[in-house]
Amino acid sequence: MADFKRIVILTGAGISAESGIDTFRAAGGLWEQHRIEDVATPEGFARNPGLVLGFYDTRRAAMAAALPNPAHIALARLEREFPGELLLVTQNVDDLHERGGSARVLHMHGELQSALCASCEMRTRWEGEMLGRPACPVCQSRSLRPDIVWFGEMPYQMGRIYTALETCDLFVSIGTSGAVYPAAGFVQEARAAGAHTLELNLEPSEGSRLFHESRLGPASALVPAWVEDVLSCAGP
Ligand code: BJW
Repeated sequence: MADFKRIVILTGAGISAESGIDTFRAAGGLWEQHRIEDVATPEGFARNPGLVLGFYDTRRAAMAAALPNPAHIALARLEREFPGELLLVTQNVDDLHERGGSARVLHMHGELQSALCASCEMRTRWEGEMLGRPACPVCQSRSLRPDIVWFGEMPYQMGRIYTALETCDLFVSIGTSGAVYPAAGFVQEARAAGAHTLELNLEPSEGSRLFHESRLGPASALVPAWVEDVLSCAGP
């Protein structure tokens, strides 16, 4: 493991799988239980808001009952101890990175614990249910939606992410299938910038061949071992 100075990490549903949170594309995963067009598009929400609000209420409750696993905790250790620059980007909408101890997490697909008002566009921290169409605490309109990036919508903070990818020397993708863009294209951005690229996954992802290096196994084992490697090589 070389002495890297600027690391970008991308995480996906696989890092939370061992905490008991369903992934999307596994057999029996969320996309076998629900149609994407119904629950993860703005058009689906317009057609049947109750279905979508109920879907995210259920997931918010599941998240609250879950605990961070050793992979989340190891990335928090890396944030505390790595002397270089680190950007942790997650596609996950759960808060397990934060509860694992990470203080700076970029949620590019939004957060379950945030409500976005379609009327005043303000965001409010949200822990309860939305199915009853509660009023926005800011403007009182009943136009709240989950603060989630659905298909066809622009993921958050893309400028900041691409800037970090352009200057990183190591890009690590953890527990994501590489099926959803723009996140699936980050490995190519990082390679174009000359970074080393590493995948940590239970099995090879769709874009596995794009990585310089692939380590296969459960995140709860792979991530702490990789963090140990990085910290043992990191100079001041
Ligand atoms: C383990 C493990 C263990 C299991 N240990 N590993 C044609 C070509 C290219 C793009 C498009 C296209 N047609 C449409 C598009 C764009 C579209 C897209 O990508 N569609 C694809 C289906 C092709 N993308 C969008 O619309 C995005 N917006 C956009 O593109 O805007 C324009 C733009 C252009 C240019 C720049 C910037 C913007 C928005 C995408 C929104 C995605 N939203 C979702 C749902 C909302 C969040 C939620 O409800 O939670 O986000 S979809 C869903 O997939 C969710 C996830 O964040 C995302 C990725 O899934 P993830 O995390 O990879 O999970 P899985 O289940 O797929 O994989 C789990 C992995 O873990 C597996 O690999 C396992 O092996 C592994 N694993 N256990 C380690 N223990």
